[in-house]
Amino acid sequence: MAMDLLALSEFLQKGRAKEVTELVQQGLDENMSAKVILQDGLMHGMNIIGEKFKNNEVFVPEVLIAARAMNMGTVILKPFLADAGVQATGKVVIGTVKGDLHDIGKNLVGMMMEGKGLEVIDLGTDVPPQKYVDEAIAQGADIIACSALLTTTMTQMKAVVEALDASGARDKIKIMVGGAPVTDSYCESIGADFYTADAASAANKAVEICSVK
Ligand code: B1M
Repeated sequence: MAMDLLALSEFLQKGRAKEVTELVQQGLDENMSAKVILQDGLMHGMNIIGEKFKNNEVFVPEVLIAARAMNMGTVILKPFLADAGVQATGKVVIGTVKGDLHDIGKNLVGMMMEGKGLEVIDLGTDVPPQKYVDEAIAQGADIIACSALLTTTMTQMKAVVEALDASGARDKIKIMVGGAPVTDSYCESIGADFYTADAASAANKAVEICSVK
């Protein structure tokens, strides 16, 4: 029987990591597209959890185990999310901004960028503004990529722009921003370079930036 995407979504919502990883693997074994498994299985489940979280039907511990299962599922998908298209060269320093612990979107963005051939240095979550800048300069990165999921932490992106301005390396490094509360107009208002709405667009944009350097 073909892998059941609804069952995958439901196991994800329950944080059942073992079943999630098994179903993801089963889907891949059956030649199901990695993008379909991600969108219609894993992200479908995470969106439902998000709604329930907002409505106080589930709480932080349940969301945490669902997030762990999601991260385990996406790690299996990683090699299959790689695009057969353009292979770029370039370096990206990525992280979730200070005060913010959400890492699933950031991990996906990083994976998709790696899938395009870019070197990705992942600073993790809760990254202070100066750390992005220091690492990017030390590593000779082309791009600083900032993810934020909270309206209260997205303001840290402005501090990253200011820290890069102050470093003197602003003309060498582009700043990309994204995450659910971030918008194009917010990106513009803080003086960041590029906003993209999802991981695939972020990877495409990063390739574009690196190919014109
Ligand atoms: Co949090 N949380 N959370 N949470 N959490 C949200 C974000 C929230 C919307 C839930 C809700 O109320 N509906 C809400 C934010 C409200 C707001 O600010 N407007 C919220 C809140 C309030 C909180 C806490 C404050 C709750 C509390 O403690 N009372 C707390 C804050 C902790 C902190 O960070 N300091 C908190 C904690 C947590 C957990 C730790 C339990 C867990 C995170 C675990 C983890 O990440 N390892 C968690 C989760 C999982 C969520 C939800 C349910 C799911 C987020 C997610 O991973 N989505 C979320 C509700 C929701 O989003 N519906 C919620 C899947 C992921 C693939 O999507 O990250 O948006 P996303 O990434 C997308 C795009 O945004 C984009 O690409 C991805 C898709 O391709 N993208 C980029 C992301 N980064 C990008 C960067 C780019 C470009 C695109 O360029 C650089």
